[in-house]
Amino acid sequence: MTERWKHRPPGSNWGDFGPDDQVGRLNLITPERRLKAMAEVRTGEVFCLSLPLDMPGGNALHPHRHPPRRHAEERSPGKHCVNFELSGVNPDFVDSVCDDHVVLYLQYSTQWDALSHIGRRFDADGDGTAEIVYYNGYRAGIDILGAEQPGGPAAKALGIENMAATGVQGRGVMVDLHGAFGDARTLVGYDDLMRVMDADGVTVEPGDLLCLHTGFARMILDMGGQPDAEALHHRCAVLDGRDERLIAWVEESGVAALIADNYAVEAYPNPCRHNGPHEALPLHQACLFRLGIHLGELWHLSVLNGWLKRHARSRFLLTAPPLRLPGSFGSPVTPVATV
Ligand code: UVW
Repeated sequence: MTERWKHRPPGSNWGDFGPDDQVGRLNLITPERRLKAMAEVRTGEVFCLSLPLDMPGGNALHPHRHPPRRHAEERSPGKHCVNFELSGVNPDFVDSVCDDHVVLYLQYSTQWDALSHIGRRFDADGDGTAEIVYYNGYRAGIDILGAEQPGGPAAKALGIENMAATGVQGRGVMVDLHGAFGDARTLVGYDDLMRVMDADGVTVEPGDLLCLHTGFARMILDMGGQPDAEALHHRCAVLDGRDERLIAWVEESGVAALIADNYAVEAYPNPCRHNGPHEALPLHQACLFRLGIHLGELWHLSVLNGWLKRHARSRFLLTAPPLRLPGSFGSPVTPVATV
C-alpha cells in the first residue's frame, strides 16, 4: 500500500518498480541488457525510424491533431528572424541569423505516448468511488493537471520527460506483420502474432523494445502528404487489443516498450463483443495504465525491416529518447536503429 493507492487494478504491476516509479517497464533495460543490445551492432549502419514530422499530412487520421505550423519571430516591426542581418544591431557585424518556432501537436506523427496519455476511472483509494487514475496510481487533478487548473495542462507526474531521462536505448526486435499480411487490414491476435514470430524465428526477451512492421508508415509516405482517408482507416495490420491472450503475452513477455508503424498499435475503433462500459483502447489500457509500457506509434520501420530481412536478422540497437519536454503527454521522436 502506498499513499496514492490501496487497490491496484487486476493484472497491473503498480508498485513493483517502486511506489513512485514513473517509467514502468523501461526499468527492465539494465546496463547488462543495453550491452547485449550493443552486441547487435555489426556493420555500424544506421536507420532513421522517423517519418518527416509533417506526415501523414492533413488531419484525416485524427481530427484533433494537425501538422506542425512553423513561424519566425518578429525581431523588430516587420523584420522576421530569417536572413536577419546583425548589422542592424552593430554595423560591424557581418552575420545573418535564422530562428523559428513551431506549433507542434506532439502526437501528430512519429511519437511516443507517455504513461500519462491514457488513464481510466478506478477506485484505487478504496473509498467506494472510482476516480480518474493513471499508471502507478497517479491522480487526475493532483498529478495530471487539466488546462483549467493552475499550472495545467501538465503531467506533474508521468510526463514524457521521465522517459527522456532514461535515454531510451536498448535492443529492438522487429516482427514483420506486413510480410505475413501485406496491406490488407488484419486484426492480429495472439495466434497470428505467434505464427509470424515462429515462422520468422523471432524471439523476445524481457527488456526488449518490440517493433511491429505493418507497412502503414510506408503507405503514408507513398501518399506524399495527401493521404487517402479511406486507406488510413482500412489498411494494414493492427493488434487486436480485445484478445485477452495477446494482452497476457504482452504482460508475460517482459517487453519494455511496444512500437508500431501504424496509427495506434492496436485497432481503433475495435468494437466490443458485449454491451455496457468497456475500454475503447484495451491495449493502451494494458500497456500505459496497468503495466507501464510506453507505446511508439507511426514509426517508419519499412527500410530497416527490409535490411533486417535481407540479412536474416531481427535484432538491432535502438536509441529513441523523446523530447525532454516537462509535463507532456507524448512526444515526437527521431529513433535511430544501429545494425
Ligand atoms: C488514438 O488516438 C487512437 O491513439 P493514440 O492517442 O495513442 O495515438
